[in-house]
Amino acid sequence: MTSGESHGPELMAIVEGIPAGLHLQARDIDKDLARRQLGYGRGGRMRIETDRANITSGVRHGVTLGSPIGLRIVNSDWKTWRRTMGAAPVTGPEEPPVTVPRPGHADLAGLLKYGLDDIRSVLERASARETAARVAVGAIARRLLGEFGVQVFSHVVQIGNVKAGRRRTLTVHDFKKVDSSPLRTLDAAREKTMKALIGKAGREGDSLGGVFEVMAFGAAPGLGSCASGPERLGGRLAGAIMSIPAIKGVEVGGGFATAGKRGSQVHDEIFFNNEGGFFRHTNRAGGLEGGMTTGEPVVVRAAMKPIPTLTKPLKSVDISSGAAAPALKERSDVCAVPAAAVVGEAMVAIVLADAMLAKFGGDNIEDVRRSYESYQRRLKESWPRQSS
Ligand code: EPS
Repeated sequence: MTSGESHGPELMAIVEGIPAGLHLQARDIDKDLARRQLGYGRGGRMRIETDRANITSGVRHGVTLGSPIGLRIVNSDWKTWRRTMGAAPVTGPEEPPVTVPRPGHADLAGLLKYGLDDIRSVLERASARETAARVAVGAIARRLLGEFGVQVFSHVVQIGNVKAGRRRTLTVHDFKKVDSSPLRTLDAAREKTMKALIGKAGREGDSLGGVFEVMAFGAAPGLGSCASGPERLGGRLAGAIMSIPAIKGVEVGGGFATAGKRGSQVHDEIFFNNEGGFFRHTNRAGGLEGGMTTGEPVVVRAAMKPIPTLTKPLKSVDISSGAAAPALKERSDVCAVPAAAVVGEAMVAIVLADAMLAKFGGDNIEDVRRSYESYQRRLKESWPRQSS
């Protein structure tokens, strides 16, 4: 669970279910918080904030206790918003309300749902600022996954209508330098065109979306389950990715393109040898079959719509008069796809950590390790199976 408004004093998160005995320090989290702040196309706010995690509970001397982990991330911008966003009733002149909703933002639907008369009371929580808290939680999940050799990466594969070139199958090594690219893309040549596109959209008062891909390497086969809908990992990953603000589509592996192909072109043929067990030469399934991991990398792509705050605003209506009015204009990012990709990593890490604990869970990380290792032994020793 997270809480916090964009211009309130801080974001908070409480993480339940992490076993005792996991090494965890604020610096493990701060690394990812800093990565989320990167990316060409961000607005002025990212120059104000330097996100850092303050661990307030559940960890002692750098080791988890098995109790809920509390996290706080201070909003540096709060100092200029104390009056507008304070919890206490205002004294003196009323704060002027925001009355013109932005098409595409939570403004209007939230206003109707909560019965409010100031759009600020909706937009502050709907702001993508909240994703900083998710990245902090994701970093804890990543720490847990790291104990079992699972690594989660991301890269930007499209900005606006400019697509990164298709590459051979990616490995962990391909992601070593991705954070030093201003758009977190692996296609240095197309990056120039992408940057130019963002620059142009910004100058014209517009915004841009794009597509990012998250890859998780090293997950054991059998995470998730085919036994019931809610346990299927595809649904849980898609739900987690779709819960990131501005995400409008999710694909696993070949995704939508598989619908137009024949089965023989889509499914990953199965091979076996005594050293490595079962394996595939392809991974069109994106590491999931039947709602479970196959042991191949998990590959999830997400489509992010363009940010709804435009400096050349769209048509809207003033809720106080019902008259036509240009939508709210606020300081904003032009494009935040590189940051959203880091949030995507966090969501995938959270879902995979959850699935790991569902399968191998225990109160101490060593209980989890024993269960994981015994499963790995079973996988190794059980096949090929002789029929009796
Ligand atoms: C956002 C608007 C901008 C973004 C913000 C999301 O903030 P501000 O209104 O303060 O300029 O920078 O994202 C973040 C603060 C962040 O940490 O990612 C919005 O309206 O959703």
